[in-house]
Amino acid sequence: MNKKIGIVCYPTVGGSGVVATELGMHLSDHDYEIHFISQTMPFRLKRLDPNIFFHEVDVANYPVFKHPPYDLSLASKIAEVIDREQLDIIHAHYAMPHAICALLAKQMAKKDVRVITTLHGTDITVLGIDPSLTNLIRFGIEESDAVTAVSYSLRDQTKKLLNIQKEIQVVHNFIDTDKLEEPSDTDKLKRRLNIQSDEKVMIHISNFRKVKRVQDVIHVFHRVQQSIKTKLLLVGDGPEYGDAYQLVQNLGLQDKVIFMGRQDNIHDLFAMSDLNLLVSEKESFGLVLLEAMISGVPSIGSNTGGIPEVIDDGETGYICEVGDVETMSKRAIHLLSEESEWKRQSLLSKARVKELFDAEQIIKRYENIYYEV
Ligand code: GMT
Repeated sequence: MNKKIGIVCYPTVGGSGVVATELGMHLSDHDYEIHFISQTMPFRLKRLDPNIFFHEVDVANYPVFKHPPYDLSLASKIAEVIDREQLDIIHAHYAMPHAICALLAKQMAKKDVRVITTLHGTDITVLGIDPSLTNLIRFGIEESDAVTAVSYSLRDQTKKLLNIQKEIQVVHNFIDTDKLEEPSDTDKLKRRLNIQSDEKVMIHISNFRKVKRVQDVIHVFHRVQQSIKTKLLLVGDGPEYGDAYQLVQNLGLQDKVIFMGRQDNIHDLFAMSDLNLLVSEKESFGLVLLEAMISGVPSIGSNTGGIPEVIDDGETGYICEVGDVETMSKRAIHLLSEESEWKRQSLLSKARVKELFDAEQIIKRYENIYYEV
């Protein structure tokens, strides 16, 4: 049996939860023993695997506490699992609060462990600017045995914002590129969604937070559908859902925009799509771009965070400035109307994801880091 790794993550829907869970499942295939320590079962952890264990964190809720002390319960659970299961490594996804909890657990546990922290973005871009948390996040990063960030942009931003001395290695996010299941009957799905065979499909998938700028997606679509027969799939749910819905009504687009809510089978959705939009204000990586690329769907992305590291501008989609819906629309119209150019970019998207973001390649990077520490 190989090393024993504890993975601490936010298990609910979200890129970091997906990455942490997929990492655990791949490591288990490489004969590591994996222990997820979290509040609920990671949502992608569906298969039965004798190398994978899940330890639930119970949060104490006594009347004396105004807020249940989740972080302390988590630290205590991590320490308990380290000693009981004899873990070698804790891999914390997010510095805040997971790395801090892992470091506290390391001090509490009798068995010595190494702490690896992966930065996914939100703890740095949102919490890092809060002066009351800066020192805590810096501590979590500096005291970890190794730190990774999901993009060069996030690494540079973290170093600058928090004045970090420690080396931060960039390990991009990944996707399985060789185990792709055949998509469901795309024509049938389109018929059921009332998408005509001569219509193009644009798609946006996110958690509808303000930073995702879903309204820009709708404004781009509004311009595109004036010259090209197109439908827009809006997939996901979150705080901006209501406003997005209202904007669609105001622009009279209700027959052309399909709100799909949260969906699991992203692969089926991309199989019927021609163009993906991720035009966020902040985005440390943009995992959904990989899901689009593997299905041969080019993306229009904003010039922010890690997005330009994923989309090769003019080759696998286009990079436009945040909020520049005019240019985004022009690029979208170009791609959707020039069939040979779309085909070229579609093929290049599949090739790029296999070359740079393939799971096996990236998992090896993590394994090397585990052995280094
Ligand atoms: O984008 C979100 O709001 C969710 C967040 C998360 O915690 O999953 O995503 C972050 O981590 C992903 C996985 O590394 C990245 O692909 C996303 O770009 C990043 N989100 C932001 O930076 C806003």
